[in-house]
Amino acid sequence: MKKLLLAAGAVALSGVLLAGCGKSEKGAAGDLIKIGVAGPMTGDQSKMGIDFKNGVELAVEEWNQKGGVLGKKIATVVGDDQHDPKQAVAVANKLVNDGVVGVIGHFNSSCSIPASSVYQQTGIPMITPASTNPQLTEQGFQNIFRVCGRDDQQGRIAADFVVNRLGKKRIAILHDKTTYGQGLSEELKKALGDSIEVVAYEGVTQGDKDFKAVLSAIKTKKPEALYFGGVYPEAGLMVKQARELGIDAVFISGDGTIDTKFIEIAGAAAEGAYLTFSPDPNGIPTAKAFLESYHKKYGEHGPYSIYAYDAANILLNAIQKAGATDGKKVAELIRATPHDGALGKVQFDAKGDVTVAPYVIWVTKGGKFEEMK
Ligand code: ABU
Repeated sequence: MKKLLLAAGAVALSGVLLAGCGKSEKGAAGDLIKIGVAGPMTGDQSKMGIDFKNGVELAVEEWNQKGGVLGKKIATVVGDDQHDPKQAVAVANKLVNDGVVGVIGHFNSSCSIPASSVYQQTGIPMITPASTNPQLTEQGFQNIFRVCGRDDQQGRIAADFVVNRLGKKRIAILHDKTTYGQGLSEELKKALGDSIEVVAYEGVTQGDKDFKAVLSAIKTKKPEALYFGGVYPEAGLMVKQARELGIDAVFISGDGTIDTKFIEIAGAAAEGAYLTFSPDPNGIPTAKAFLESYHKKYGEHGPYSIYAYDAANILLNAIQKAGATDGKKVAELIRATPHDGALGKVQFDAKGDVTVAPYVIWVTKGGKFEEMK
């Protein structure tokens, strides 16, 4: 495989079929069907972007081994948005100009939402494996889908767990002020209603490394639960510093935290942390072949690797069924067709959300994530 990093630095082209094509990808466009994969490929959230890329490239490799789609080989075009909304729009425009016929991405809701306008205007289907902010599919865009659940669903599960399973009476809620982190925290707060006392509700800055000032203030409020709406780089530091300050409240977070990087960053402080996410693919019979192939090729899968793989297959199956790459036709088929993927059955509703989003609770035990039964 050959990779070509473009001068802009933010977008890379890759794909088995671009090997040897070097500078002439555009010239080769007639012989290839290109699909985009977009997310944070570099920087502190790059683990998620690379998981996406691996999942999509595995799907593409399998299709190419069977001859490709519409009689053409498939190439992936990778866009690095660095989890920056402005960069995400630049990446979206770049992918469109490169001639992709669909995009798997982005990771961050703060990137997927502005990028979705570019894809919608240009009629290109976008399927995000992981962006959970409800707003994405509330825009009335016909080309935009997500294979994950939404934060209104995820927030309700977290609220039920804290109140009804843990029986907590006092919670402090922190978030990273992003579309995802703040949005999820607001959904949690809404779902909690007056069933628990919210002793603190504050935003921190994504990228900061020291949360001790806000945590010290929270300690005086004696919370029994500490919730963080955000992604693993800050979540890992947050729980580590909370424990260093002697805060013993149970730590709870969402799907942006459930990555081995969280445990790496937090160390022993990760132990006992509760996270909302979808069920473990190791317990899903249809995921077996994907897991075997992925592990053989890339090592351990990340939380959203399988979502990226299924999203790529959904896009390619719709192109195959449409007999064309026309975005409108392909999007209609994505919406109308029940999909049998590694995750099992996936069906979209009129908004582009999945009809079933089974959030469950995970716990960190012995340095590993474990789905709670
Ligand atoms: N849903 C996990 C983090 C990605 C996002 O929605 O921003």
